[in-house]
Amino acid sequence: MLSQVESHLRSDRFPHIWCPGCGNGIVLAALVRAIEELGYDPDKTVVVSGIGCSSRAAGYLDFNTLHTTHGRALAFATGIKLARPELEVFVLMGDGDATAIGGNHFIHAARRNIDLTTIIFNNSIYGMTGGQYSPLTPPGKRATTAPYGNIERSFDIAELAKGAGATYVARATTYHATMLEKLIVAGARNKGFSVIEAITACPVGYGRRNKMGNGLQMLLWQKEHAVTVKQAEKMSPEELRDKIVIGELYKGEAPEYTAMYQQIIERAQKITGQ
Ligand SMILES: Cc1ncc(C[n+]2csc(CCOP(=O)(O)OP(=O)(O)O)c2C)c(N)n1
Ligand code: SF4
Ligand SMILES: [Mg+2]
Repeated sequence: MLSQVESHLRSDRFPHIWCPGCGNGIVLAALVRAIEELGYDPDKTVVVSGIGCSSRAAGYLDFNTLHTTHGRALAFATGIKLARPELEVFVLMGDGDATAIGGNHFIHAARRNIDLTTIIFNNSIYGMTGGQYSPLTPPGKRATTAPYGNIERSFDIAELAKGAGATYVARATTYHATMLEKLIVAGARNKGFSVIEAITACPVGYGRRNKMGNGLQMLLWQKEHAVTVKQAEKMSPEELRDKIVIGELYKGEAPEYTAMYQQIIERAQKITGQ
């Protein structure tokens, strides 16, 4: 008998492309469990992704899926949500996809507060193309394009999302897979733009170069460096310097874009009589 997760996978697409120890499968499984918990009809559930190792997840999932172009997943997802607002739309992006080439789409989707649930697979690197640094690679870390250490400061994706207008912002690691699942559920229930950052391991493109060990050791690194929102409240900025704060980081209220768009359509129809 197929497990809950397996029943939503396209088994004919296997074996998957992910390296041993890669965290992407943990995020994919958390998403499937979240969709099950939400009770969404698979035929009314859409998963859109960009390009990258993480974005291959969409192809393995047996929902309505779109594997689009690098950095443009949110543009495709926006079109789907505007045309069919009744559909539940999830957007999967890598850290490079969401914050480098797709950075503009990201801030404007947040500004519009469009009802999409975005999961960012943050492995701190461009995994698929061989380990170039991304806007989420921490300063000092090594990449193929920063062999002596990255001199750029990294974005705080959660702060960026909140500042740009997202109404649900959360973070978990793949070590905290159950928390990740719960945050995806809560993000999907938010009627607006939701961002869930999933800290995930790329032992091949990032871990090896930064001497972080194999996938298991990278999971343990996540465990050791994560602190909950509650714990973080009692810590100084100095104590939080190398920590990952996990949990619900922000919940806000703002008008949702597709609902406002529908009102404009109705107003225009009244005025023009069409
Ligand atoms: C327009 C365009 N530019 C560049 C690329 C090459 N490219 C493919 S994936 C990728 C980066 C992937 O990094 P990330 O988004 O973090 O995903 P990951 O592979 O780490 O999951 C790049 C630069 C592309 N496919 N299309
Ligand atoms: S290169 Fe990194 S992100 Fe890509 S599949 Fe391998 S471990 Fe995962
Ligand atoms: Mg990446």
